[in-house]
Amino acid sequence: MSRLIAVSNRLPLGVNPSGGLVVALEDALKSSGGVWIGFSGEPSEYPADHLHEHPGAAFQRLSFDLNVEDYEAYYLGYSNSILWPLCHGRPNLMEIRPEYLEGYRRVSARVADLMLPHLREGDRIWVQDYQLFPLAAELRQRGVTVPIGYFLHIPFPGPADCAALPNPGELFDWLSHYDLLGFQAQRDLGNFAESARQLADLKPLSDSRFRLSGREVQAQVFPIGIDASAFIEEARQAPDEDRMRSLTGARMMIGVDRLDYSKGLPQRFRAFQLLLESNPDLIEQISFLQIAPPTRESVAAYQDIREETEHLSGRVNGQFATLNWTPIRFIHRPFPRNVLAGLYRQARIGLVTPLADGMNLVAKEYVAAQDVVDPGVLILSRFAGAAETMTDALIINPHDPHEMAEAMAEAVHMTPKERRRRHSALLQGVVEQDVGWWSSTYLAALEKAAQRPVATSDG
Ligand code: GDG
Repeated sequence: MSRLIAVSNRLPLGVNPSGGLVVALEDALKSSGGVWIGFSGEPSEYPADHLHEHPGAAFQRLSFDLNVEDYEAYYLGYSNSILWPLCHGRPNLMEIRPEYLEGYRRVSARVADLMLPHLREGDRIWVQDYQLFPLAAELRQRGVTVPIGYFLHIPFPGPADCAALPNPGELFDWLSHYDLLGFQAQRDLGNFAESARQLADLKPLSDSRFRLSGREVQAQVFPIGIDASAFIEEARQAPDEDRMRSLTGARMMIGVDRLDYSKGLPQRFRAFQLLLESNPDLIEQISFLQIAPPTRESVAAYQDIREETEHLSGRVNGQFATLNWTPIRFIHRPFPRNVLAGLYRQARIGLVTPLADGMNLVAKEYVAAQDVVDPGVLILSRFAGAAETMTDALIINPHDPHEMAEAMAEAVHMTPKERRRRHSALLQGVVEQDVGWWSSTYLAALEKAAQRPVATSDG
């Protein structure tokens, strides 16, 4: 088996493989003597000019350092103040600065330099996510010819949004150097093809094969999953249910999201407010637990979403709370996975209502955590990649608080039979297309894509 080299912004440095991506890649990394390369996590004053080895995992882990200037330009700047808002349909939140783009290019070039001595014939490289778009181009420029694949975890923007980038042509040139582009949803593959057709020179050769910037590239959809069997077990063994119930009340709705403007939290709070206004019988009968650990706190848009959501939840609580009931519990602290699993299982309704989302793994975790005899109901935004496959959820438009409030009321009153029917269909998909299925399907497709003859530039 050829050696797998995974590259991502962050190197997974925890002792336990807690993240789904680590679980997904661990087998392939272990069995092929593979390597995971990523950023060490903290900018440093004197970055080393070599990769650091981190022992203690079943595969080799190598990290690179970044200085403060590169970290700010590449990570906080181009990645999270330009690409993230753009890919989530919020070009108005972009902060375009030439030094961000320069820093972004510089980091991929640096990572390519640092990787080079570690690469050998027969390797395959799998680059993860929007922080490292230029990496294949940089590696190819240094003479690397092994298969290089790419997976985008977030949505791909359509032509109108792509045109708002400072460098749309360059984006498509970066992408053209990969053998296989993986997307979360058909929506993203469609946006990629249409944006590259309008803003670059893309020509479709088939549904999944394209000519772009003089090269041939394969592009396909691989919806990411979770480690379903582990999560089902985690939820079954979750802390004592009676204790959870006394903590959470009889009927609970749950939301679990990084505190991010793409996750639609203000809209969710407004819908809950409408639910209580139009269904006074639910007062003291239902509560809403929102867990939202903050991220990227030094980016201004994240400070704004924190203020907005704190203000809104405070307002709803002020309007409806009684002496022995608080409608919304809004918690900014992260919880251990097994506690989350238990809370999902306890919640009658799972709220996954992003305005834009690559996939959304919380939707899958919520389904996996349910008791199959008495399962809860998933309310899912049509703008999550998950909505393409999880069609038995209550699918809603998160911009419409009335529709969302009606779905909440429908979920509260849904019969056990209907809940079981929907849940068993959803669970089947979550189990069949789990994270192991995702990585093995992707890697098989990469092998195939890379076997094709390389096109010449005049073809
Ligand atoms: C990106 C894309 C795509 C959250 N709070 C806690 C906690 N979490 C865990 C959840 C879930 C993960 O974090 C979040 O994953 P999502 O998929 O919901 O969203 P993003 O972080 O935005 O991820 C997304 C994903 O990549 C994978 O491709 O699905 O669309 O945006 O697993 O459970 N985990 C713990 N405590 C918390 O408080 N332990």
